[in-house]
Amino acid sequence: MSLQDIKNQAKEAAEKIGDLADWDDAYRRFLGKKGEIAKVFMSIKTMAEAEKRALGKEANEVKNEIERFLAERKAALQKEFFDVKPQTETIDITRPGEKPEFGRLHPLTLAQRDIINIFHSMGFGVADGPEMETEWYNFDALNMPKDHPARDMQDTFWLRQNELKVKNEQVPPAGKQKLKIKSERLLLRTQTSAVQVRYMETHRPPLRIIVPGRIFRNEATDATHESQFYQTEGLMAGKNISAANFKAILQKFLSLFFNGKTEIRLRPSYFPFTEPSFEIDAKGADGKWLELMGAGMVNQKVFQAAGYPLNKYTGFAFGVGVDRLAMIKYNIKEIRLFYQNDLRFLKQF
Ligand code: FA5
Repeated sequence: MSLQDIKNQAKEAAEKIGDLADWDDAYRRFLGKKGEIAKVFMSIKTMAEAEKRALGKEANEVKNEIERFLAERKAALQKEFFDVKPQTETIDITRPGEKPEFGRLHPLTLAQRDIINIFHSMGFGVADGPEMETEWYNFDALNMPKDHPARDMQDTFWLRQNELKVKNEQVPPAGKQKLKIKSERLLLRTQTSAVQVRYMETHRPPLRIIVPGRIFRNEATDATHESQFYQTEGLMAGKNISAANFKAILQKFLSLFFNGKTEIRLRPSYFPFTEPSFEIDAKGADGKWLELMGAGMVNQKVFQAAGYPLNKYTGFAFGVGVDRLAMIKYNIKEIRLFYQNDLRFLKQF
């Protein structure tokens, strides 16, 4: 292609440029490293000196001209974009906007956050533990040895891989106290109480914690029972912590959580890891009582399992069903709704 042809084509192309992306394309086509002008310069290299000089001069002139077309076109495009368009284009500010879709917090998250905030305000920290737990922390350390009938209260999902190890462990090594043998058989924790001894092994009283978490039970579901659900454990230990302290904290928590609107009752109960033990129910909007939590004064055997000296400390513990709290607060009759992810349900919170 002759230099004149290149110039004409470039001129035509510059006139057709519609936006800045087109402009870049045109620049590349004519002035880029592999563009038309570059090709001319490449071909000049092998020419005789006189020819080289004449053609080189012309090529430079054409190049400058193309640069000028393109610069002019760019200036025009920018003017249109920044000056003309804003003056001629109108924005209809009365047009309804597009509403962004907001996500929502799950009712169990809302309940869990309320619980944490209320206990924070009473000086409780938050601790954590694994969902896959050893038999030791979930049962043995809580005064529930293997043959203990209370284990039947919490049907367990056992994890298979460590069965062999357990067989080897059944005879306690000579000279070791029975309580100190930590079974390595694994399970999905059946209660957040499993974190009690875990936490106390590395912390000394005075202590005040809650432990929010998911737990698992191998049981049939119904309107108030799930096979995986949420609990929040509470544990306060120190010198002279009494049942009166428990009652005060419990009342404060429940009245803040339910805004003072819900009737509560306390029944005597049994847990191997507390003595005495209680269960606490709340009355739903339908007038029916629903069990909210188990609780009691920490059994000294649990303190012992954590390595604390006998009778030095006292404390209370509780394990509250987060699903149950949410059911009462939001008047939900069916626990399984929490886990079905039906937007018609979730959008109500
Ligand atoms: C326990 O799990 C004890 N660890 C509680 C405890 C902690 C007692 C500390 C003493 C000291 P229980 O199995 O009753 O106890 O469960 C406690 C609460 O979890 C119940 O009151 C109930 O609110 C909730 N819960 C129990 N089973 C289910 C289930 N299948 N579905 C939903 N919530 C449940």
